[in-house]
Amino acid sequence: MITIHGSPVSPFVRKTLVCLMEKGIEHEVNPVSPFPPPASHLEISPLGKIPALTDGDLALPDSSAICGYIEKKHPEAPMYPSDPADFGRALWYEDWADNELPKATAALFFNRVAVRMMKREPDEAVIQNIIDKVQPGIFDYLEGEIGDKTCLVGDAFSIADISVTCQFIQMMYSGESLPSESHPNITRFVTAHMHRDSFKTLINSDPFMKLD
Ligand SMILES: N[C@@H](CCC(=O)N[C@@H](CS)C(=O)NCC(=O)O)C(=O)O
Repeated sequence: MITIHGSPVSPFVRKTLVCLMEKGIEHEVNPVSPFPPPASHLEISPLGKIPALTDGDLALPDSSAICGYIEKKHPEAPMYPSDPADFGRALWYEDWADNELPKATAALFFNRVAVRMMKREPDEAVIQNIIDKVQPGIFDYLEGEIGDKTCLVGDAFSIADISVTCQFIQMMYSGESLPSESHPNITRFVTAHMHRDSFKTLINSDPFMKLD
């Protein structure tokens, strides 16, 4: 059976769980915290990060590697486009959502919520800088890419939509609302995807917000 090691509160763990749930694949979660990771976790995740996957003899770190593996092993209900250009675009959005978007979204969760778990007080200047200086450029790019679409690539829900939505959920877990005034396309896009059964089930299992 596939095991995902990591707390479901992590946006990267959420990404792998949504892939599994969308495909209807049986799995279990081993709720490991990376702060600090237990020694056993370093054996399956050399950087000590979450998520990691184990499946029989296979151990695999990194949400992108894990989602790619899941897709190859279980191609039904595809999460990656088959058209080469669309596939490339989906990988780009996944990479951007994992590495650039968190500076404007998950960074608020880290600086407001996670720091308290580490027994530190939030630094309001850092938080305000994210909102005033970091968010606008990143959100403006995404707003233009979404336009009037529901899915970022082609007409089908894909890893691109999963990756982006995971990061905005993390921002909302910090108490921040979606930018409905300044970025209505992002707001419509995230609201639609976070109400899918997969996302909704995960969100309602976490302690930060509830969806009907
Ligand atoms: N590129 C990795 C990023 C994973 C990641 O940064 N996870 C965070 C938790 S949200 C973590 O484990 N942080 C611990 C650390 O950086 O030491 C992925 O996609 O899985």
